[in-house]
Amino acid sequence: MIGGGRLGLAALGLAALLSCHGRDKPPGEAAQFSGVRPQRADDLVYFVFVDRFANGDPTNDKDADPSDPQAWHGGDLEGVIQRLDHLAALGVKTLWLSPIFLCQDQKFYGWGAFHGYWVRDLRVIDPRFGDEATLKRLSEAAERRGMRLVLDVVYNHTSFDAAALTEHPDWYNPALTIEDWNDPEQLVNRQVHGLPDLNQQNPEVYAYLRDATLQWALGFGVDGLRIDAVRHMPTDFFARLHSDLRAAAPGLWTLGEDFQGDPRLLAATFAGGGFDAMFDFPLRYALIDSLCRGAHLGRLGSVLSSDRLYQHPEDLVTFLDNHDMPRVLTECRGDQDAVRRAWVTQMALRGVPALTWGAELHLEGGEEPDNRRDMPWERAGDVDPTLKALIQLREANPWLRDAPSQVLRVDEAGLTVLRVGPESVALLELNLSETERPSDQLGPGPWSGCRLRALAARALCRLARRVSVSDQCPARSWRR
Ligand SMILES: [Ca+2]
Ligand SMILES: [Ca+2]
Repeated sequence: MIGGGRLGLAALGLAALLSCHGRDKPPGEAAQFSGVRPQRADDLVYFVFVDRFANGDPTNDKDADPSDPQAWHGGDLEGVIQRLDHLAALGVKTLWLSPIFLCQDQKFYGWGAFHGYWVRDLRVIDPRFGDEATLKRLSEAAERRGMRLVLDVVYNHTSFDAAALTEHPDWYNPALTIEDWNDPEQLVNRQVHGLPDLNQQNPEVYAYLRDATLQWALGFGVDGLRIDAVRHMPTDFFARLHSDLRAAAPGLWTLGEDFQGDPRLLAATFAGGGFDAMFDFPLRYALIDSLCRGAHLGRLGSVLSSDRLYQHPEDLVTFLDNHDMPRVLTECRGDQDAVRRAWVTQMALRGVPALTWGAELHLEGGEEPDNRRDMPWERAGDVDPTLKALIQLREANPWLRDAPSQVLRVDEAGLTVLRVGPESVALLELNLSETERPSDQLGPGPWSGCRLRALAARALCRLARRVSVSDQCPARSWRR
């Protein structure tokens, strides 16, 4: 698929990776930082949307109906266990599961709860997904493959049918809907889409959320949490929760979902809430705008310049889509090469790259629920070789996660970013124009006299439509 003769019409991307003296350090030793480091997840994070991933146990399907996009489709923990080898072969190091807890049983005004984010009880596994024994087997099976297991926890709200609504009505904020999305008080204390909003300042609510979390963290080998809807809860709550979790379960990694395009606000929540990692929504918006929608590449350069706002930009989890937005291939109007350029950019930048289920098979999907399609296992052999090569490139160069990004040049259709690691440098050159551009030449620096690392060069050259650093990136490696 790569390097076809007709590809070079509208855009080209080039990344050249250079290596200086010495060999790469093993993962985890790529960079030295002073002070206490937060827990770190490993490249690559992979998001499994459990109901749509793999049905390993038809006996728990209940009223599943795969022909109805708003119904449960039967996916479960057993199915994830059965497909772990696919994920291991892809290079997945951190496995993030959508919520597996007891959740809303019936549709609510036509909307199905198969996503798991309408939780009835955070202390119980939904029988459609499996049971505690299955979770333990999954945890052990993932560990044997060197994968960390991350559970998705929902602290902001409960389902519409939660027992707590009648048993503990005082656990909830008043039933008011958010009307002004720019009002921080409303964002935190009012209902999102009518979902019953928990009051995390209530001591009983706090204890419920904390203890349920520790139950999974301590008893099931869970390595981390993906925390839903962070922008709808007080930052103080997270500071307190992190303090308690770190005392009781040292090593537990937390990844916050702050659906937030403003890096200043994201950075404030990241630091103030004490999260180990946050999703990089600003970068996601910029990547899609620039690489799928033709926006000025300054969008991307601007986001990278905002890295100075974060204490640890390298801990941001980067992504191109998720279950709440159209899939990247759909955003790119079905252009797989545009998706590949987005992958190159994501993998060449700082942070921990995350993939959404089916990305490796170019799974499409528009607005909800179309973006929550079943994993297309019938095409399991069609994993995109470009993506595979990029993942291997990241594995071989763990410093790419940490190295600072220096934007050397940016204009409407071109972006050059320099990454300088302890022993290596990488240069990402994006050229989305129709004409060849002169390559940016690196001036004197610690990389002087570097030679091209052959493996990395091959992997990246295959991604290029045209090579502008000809002596470093042999043309035939991508033209064939
Ligand atoms: Ca099932
Ligand atoms: Ca709230």
